[in-house]
Formats: sequence, C-alpha cells, structure tokens
Amino acid sequence: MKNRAVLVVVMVLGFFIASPAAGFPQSAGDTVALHIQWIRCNDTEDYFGADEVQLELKIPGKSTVKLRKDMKPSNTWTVNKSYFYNANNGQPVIKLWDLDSPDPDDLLGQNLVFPPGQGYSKWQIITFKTNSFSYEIAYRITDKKVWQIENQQGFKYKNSPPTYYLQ
Ligand SMILES: [Ca+2]
Ligand SMILES: [Ca+2]
Repeated sequence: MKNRAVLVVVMVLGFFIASPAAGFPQSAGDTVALHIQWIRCNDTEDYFGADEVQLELKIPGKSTVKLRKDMKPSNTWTVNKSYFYNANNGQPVIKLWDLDSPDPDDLLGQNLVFPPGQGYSKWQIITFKTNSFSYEIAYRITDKKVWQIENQQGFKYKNSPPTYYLQ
C-alpha cells in the first residue's frame, strides 16, 4: 500500500516535470485556449440607454466569432467561452463594438491577445476607455492540455479575476 502511494507520487511528479501542461508552452506551435471570462461595462458609448455591445473575435485559422449583449453601466457580461487555435497561426484579435443604427457602428477598441509565454495562464484585463465610454474584458490564454486538466478537475476558474467586478 505504502509502495503504491510512493509510486503514484513519483508518477504524478514525473507527469508534471515531463508534460508541458505544467509549465509554459514548449513551442509556439502548441494548441492554446483563449478563454474570455467576462466583459464589464463601466460607462456606455451611447448617450441614452444601453449599448448594443458586440464582441468580435478573430481566432487564427477559424471563422470570426460575434457575440451580442445589451449593456448598461455596472453590468458584467459573463461570457465564459473558450476558443482553441494553433499559436503558429498568429494571435487572436479581440474587438468590441457598440452597434448603432442607422449611424455606423462604433468600434470601442481592438487588441491582440498576449502571445503564449507572455502572461501565459495569467488573467489579463483589456481596458477600452475614452472620455465617453469605459469597458474591461477579462481573458486568459492557456495551453490546451492545461485547459483540459483544469476542466476535468473542476477548478478551471479558481484563479479568475477578482469577483468584486461581478456585482
Ligand atoms: Ca453608439
Ligand atoms: Ca448603440
């Protein structure tokens, strides 16, 4: 029994030492997950009423994703979605729009995500802010293997951004 426990410990340690899942991606070619956790509206672009917010994601090698939600100040949109891509194909671009009609839509901002190895696995907050609007987007890049392990173990968002944002 004792020997078996030692063996398990050795195997677990071996896994973490041998696997890129325990550390940073071993090469830019690793499949990674972009996880969008939430979007926070601090101030709307529209003068009256809610913004018609559209999150646009250009994922390398994939078709563009568009997600929509009306948002007012102090609203938090829990997006909670993951997108997988090969880091060799470039970096995802995150765009945020306020849709207007009949006026042209307002581009609130756009950002490349951190490439793997720069802020890898840590939560990142993008801020799109002018004197007329203010938004924040929380995202995270992880190795796909890390994503799978965390997902299986049920503590995927243990280290998610501070919940004081989530009112
Ligand atoms: Ca507008
Ligand atoms: Ca609008």
